[in-house]
Amino acid sequence: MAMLSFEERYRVRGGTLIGGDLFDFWVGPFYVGFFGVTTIFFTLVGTLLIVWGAAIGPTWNVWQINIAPPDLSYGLALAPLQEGGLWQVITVCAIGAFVSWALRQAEISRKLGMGLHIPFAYGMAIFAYVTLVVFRPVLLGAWGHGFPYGILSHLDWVSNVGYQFLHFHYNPAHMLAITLFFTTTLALSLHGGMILSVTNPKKGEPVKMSEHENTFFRDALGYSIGATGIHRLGLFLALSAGFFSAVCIVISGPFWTRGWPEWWTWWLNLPIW
Ligand code: 07D
Ligand code: 07D
Repeated sequence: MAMLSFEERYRVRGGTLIGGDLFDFWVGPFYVGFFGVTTIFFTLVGTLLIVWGAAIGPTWNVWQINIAPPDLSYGLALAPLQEGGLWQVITVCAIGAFVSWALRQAEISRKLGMGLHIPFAYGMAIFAYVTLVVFRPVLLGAWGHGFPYGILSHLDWVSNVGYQFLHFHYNPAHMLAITLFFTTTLALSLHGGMILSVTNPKKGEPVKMSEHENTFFRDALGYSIGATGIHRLGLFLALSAGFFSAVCIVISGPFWTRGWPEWWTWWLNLPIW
């Protein structure tokens, strides 16, 4: 079906979560919606504040721009703008923009009569971000535990926090998250390779379909998960990776304060030895 006639059928009213018909229209190819407006608002304010933070900072080098959270001594209080307050307002804008975007995805899905898998999946990324900049800092009692906004500075934060726990690779939830991330890429590469190999044959050869896909994996592994199954598996792996990432960082500090290698002494202390 040509895209234009498809759009005609599906560019219909309704499905909005808030605002009724008020923003229920398109600008060119983009659906607007109430949450489109709030996304633009938070993104603009947040980005302008980052530019302001850069302007009052020491560098315009894009790699080195850094907007740091307040000093730990401010605890969970509001800080003056130039001493971490900017980071606090930018965090509010970032959460506002990310959540607005997810709700916009939900409105578009409802409009099209689709499931809510996409906003749910994006919600996991938002959950990981909010864990880093809200849940963990609140549990530790200071906004200063959030990560700084800067391309290189946020890498320094990851490294510093990692070494605070001596050897972050020994964090069991970090292990699970990493394994799930790696498995996600394995699943996507197998799936992408499979689809291209059947739908993109040599010139003159017919396009193959699911019979070939299933037969390949039955021949190779004795089992084919099927066309819907591989997408379920992919979504499950990716969401679990994000979930265990959030777990691995929220337990570091609030629930485990020593080096992660030490956590494994429970293994040495098992009575069976
Ligand atoms: C490919 C989709 C497109 C998105 C892109 C990101 C910005 C930020 C900000 C100038 C896969 C656009 C970036 C809008 C500009 C300013 C102030 C997604 C794709 C291309 N990181 N991180 C990067 C973010 C955290 C870590 C790159 C964001 C945690 C490591 C980019 C967040 C931890 C490495 C970036 C965030 C962490 C990176 C490429 C938020 C643990 C790298 C990202 C909101 C999760 C890599 C120089 C990418 C790099 C990298 C953005 C959070 C670790 C700048 C927006 C605190 C170890 N991160 N990051 O492709 O090259 O994502 O860094 O939480 O090695 Mg990061
Ligand atoms: C938080 C991003 C959210 C993004 C959002 C969207 C825009 C719009 C616009 C493009 C979660 C933003 C959108 C801005 C862009 C346009 C137009 C994603 C987020 C909402 N680690 N580690 C992880 C590995 C080590 C450490 C996670 C590997 C060292 C710490 C993952 C290795 C030490 C933290 C992971 C490794 C260490 C992590 C990150 C290898 C350092 C975290 C993925 C091979 C010395 C972080 C929740 C993630 C975490 C995290 C992988 C090594 C420390 C599992 C593979 C040993 C302190 N590490 N790590 O969470 O769990 O994505 O964050 O060595 O905080 Mg690690």
